[in-house]
Amino acid sequence: LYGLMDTFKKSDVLSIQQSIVNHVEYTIARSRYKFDDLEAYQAAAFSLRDRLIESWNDTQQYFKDEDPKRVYYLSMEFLMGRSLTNALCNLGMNDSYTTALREMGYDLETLVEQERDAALGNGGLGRLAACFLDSMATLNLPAWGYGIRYQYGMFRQNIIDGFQHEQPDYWLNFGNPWEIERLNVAYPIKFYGHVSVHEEMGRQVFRWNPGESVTAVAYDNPIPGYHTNNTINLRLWAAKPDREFDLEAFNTGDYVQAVLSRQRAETLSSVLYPDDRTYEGKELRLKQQHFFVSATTQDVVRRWKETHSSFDNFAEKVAFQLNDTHPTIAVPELMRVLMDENQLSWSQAWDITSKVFAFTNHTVLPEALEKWPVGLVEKLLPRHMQIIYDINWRFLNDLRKHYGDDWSRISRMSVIEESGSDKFVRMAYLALVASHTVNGVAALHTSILKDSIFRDFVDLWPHKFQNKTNGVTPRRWLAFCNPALAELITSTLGSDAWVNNLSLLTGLREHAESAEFRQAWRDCKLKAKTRAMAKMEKMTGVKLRPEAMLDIQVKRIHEYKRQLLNILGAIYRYNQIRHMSAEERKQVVPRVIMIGGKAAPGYEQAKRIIKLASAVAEKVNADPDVGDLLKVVFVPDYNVSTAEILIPGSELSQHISTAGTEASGTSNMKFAMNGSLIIGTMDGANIEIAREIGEENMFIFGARKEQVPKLRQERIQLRPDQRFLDTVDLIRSGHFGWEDYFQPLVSSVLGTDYYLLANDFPSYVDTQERIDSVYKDQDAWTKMSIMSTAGSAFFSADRTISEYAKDIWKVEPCHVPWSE
Ligand code: DL6
Repeated sequence: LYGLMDTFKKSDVLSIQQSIVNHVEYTIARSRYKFDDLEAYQAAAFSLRDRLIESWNDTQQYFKDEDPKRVYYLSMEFLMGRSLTNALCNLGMNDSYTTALREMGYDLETLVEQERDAALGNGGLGRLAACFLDSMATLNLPAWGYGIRYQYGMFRQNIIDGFQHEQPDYWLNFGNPWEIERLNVAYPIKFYGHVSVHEEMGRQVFRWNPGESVTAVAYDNPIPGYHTNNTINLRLWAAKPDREFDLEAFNTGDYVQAVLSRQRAETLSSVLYPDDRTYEGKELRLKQQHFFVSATTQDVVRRWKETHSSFDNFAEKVAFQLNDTHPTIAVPELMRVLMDENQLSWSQAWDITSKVFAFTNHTVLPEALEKWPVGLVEKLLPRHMQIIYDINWRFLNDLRKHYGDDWSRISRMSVIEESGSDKFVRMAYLALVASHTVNGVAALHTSILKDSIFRDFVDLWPHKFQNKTNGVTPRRWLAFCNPALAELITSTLGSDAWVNNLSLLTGLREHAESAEFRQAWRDCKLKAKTRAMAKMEKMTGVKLRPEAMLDIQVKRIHEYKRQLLNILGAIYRYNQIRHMSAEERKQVVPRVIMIGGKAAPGYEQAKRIIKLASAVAEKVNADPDVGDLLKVVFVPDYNVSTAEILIPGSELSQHISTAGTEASGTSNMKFAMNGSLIIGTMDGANIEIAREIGEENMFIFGARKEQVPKLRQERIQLRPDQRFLDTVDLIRSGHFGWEDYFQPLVSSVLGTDYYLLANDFPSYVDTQERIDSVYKDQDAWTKMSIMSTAGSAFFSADRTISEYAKDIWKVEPCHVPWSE
């Protein structure tokens, strides 16, 4: 048998080489005798894509034949990162490709670096969507993702003199071998214009005469599951000029102007909005939302009609998940398509619509909640505005039946907000009214939603609300990014079955007492740390030593995430070291504090935080008195690929948002999975992480959510801890330079201090001290690290997606048989 396996492997290697060489010659049109790393990467990617297309075709055909209930995951963002390693490992072809390429003179690890990240997302929300796709494919669910094929993804962050500069991310420069352009899958998307009404056989018929139209063209991205033949689809839409719409312009006007205005259509899908903090009422953003949900709705309905003669059981066969409110225009769009294009009555269309949608909320921060001005919606999508008014009118009538003349409640709950002469569409309420289920993304977050922003709706429809704690894919975030640790886990547990059954990780607990196992664990962690530090050195030029504890905080820069608390902690530590005697210094645990993340381009306070981190780094790293006892680094351009190197190497990671502000967090799960200990507040999913891995294996500090409102009230009368005042004073006095520029940061924490840094600082630095003393006991530390990984099973996106499938979508797996 082994001989036979070897023969298979050899033939596999040969056929891979043949396919790569063919792609070099015929797809990229280079000489088969001479191609560089980029070309080798492209050819390898194309050869792998061929295999993905085979399983993609098998999957789609099988779904068509079996006709199971389908899920469509609608998201403005998919933060995919790189595809090569992920596809190779999911298909179980990493070894064959490594050998095939090595024999041809190429190193797979080097080629992997040629791939640009597909950064079609801002942060947590987009990366969650990407993890969910991996789990949906792995669990054999008949699911598709739908989104936008931005030409410019998340901006690239350059740090110049400590300041963030944004550079466009034209990630498609050298093409994208992973996508399949479907010029034949295209739909007209309408905007502006007016709606006319007429009677047809006793029925009111609405006709939308658009003022502008573009074409949405599909780009398919195959998403392979892990060790399954199922390959699902991520369909991304790109805007192209409408083929017929503006022919008239050519006949009547200036030919060159007409060509230029056609070209403008493409700008619709060209750029990802880089702000996940505030809702911005930009017309282009609403256009993007309508563009992708209209294309998606038309696509789903067209495919439905290919195999069904009526809409009778559409609602039993289709589930749409709205990833936050961004795709909520899909609600009036589906109503419009069903009523105006397929002649269903209002009640038939509403019956379907209200059964197919479910909605996930990802934030309670009021400034992030979408509210579109009625005037804008009316102008851009006149038919949709009519439908929204109708939905609201019926909803308000129902409320009157329930609540009589309780006008204040009725106006609080209305989909249309009226403040003075301004009117807005509250997108979350529209999503709530139309959805059969609404979920938060961690237990605390869901309970906050229910008690605060959605409280009235919970009174009315308690059955609609669920919690679905987020998860991350253990393939990308442990098995593939941390090969040494993954191998140790596999050999310890006796198989790699844990990769798609993460609950098996609990089996590691019993090994935590073995000194030999702990040593092996430490060896793996050291290997990953050395790699992470090498990467950091390369990116920043700061020399780092692996004896130091690697402490990482990576996420978008936001005041509520409190990178500033981390920096204040670093300053406090630095100041302590400066005043220590030689004897005391010997007791110090050397530390590398690494911060990384992007600030929204218009978010000045976040940009100041980046500059402060850089200024502190510059001062501390150059201080000979401090030496290797403390290094501070700000790693530029944090993205998915960098995360895959940093997270495995981290020993401590910081998740320190003010309690009640972080909906869930997902990097906390990735760090815990990789055996990094967490210093964190009782916020978001940290609470459930503490439940799963044990509070004793984490470092919890700070105010609890229940205390926050009172603390905020009292804050202004209380004098902060002296250590806090001294630390802030170092910034204010210009110790790090730029004191005028940093003044708004100083005022924010000495003034109202909305995020309670002054309050949490003492317990934060005390906890940091405790961390140092535990680190000195490497056995104790390693046990905690093992317990973190062993307890992280609950945070597999496979668990999350199984819950969505069972409790929300009611879909079953549809396992595609292996082809002969
Ligand atoms: O649910 C994914 C992710 C959470 O883990 C983060 O806690 C949360 O901040 C993030 N939310 C957003 C906000 N976007 N909107 N709207 O990205 O979602």
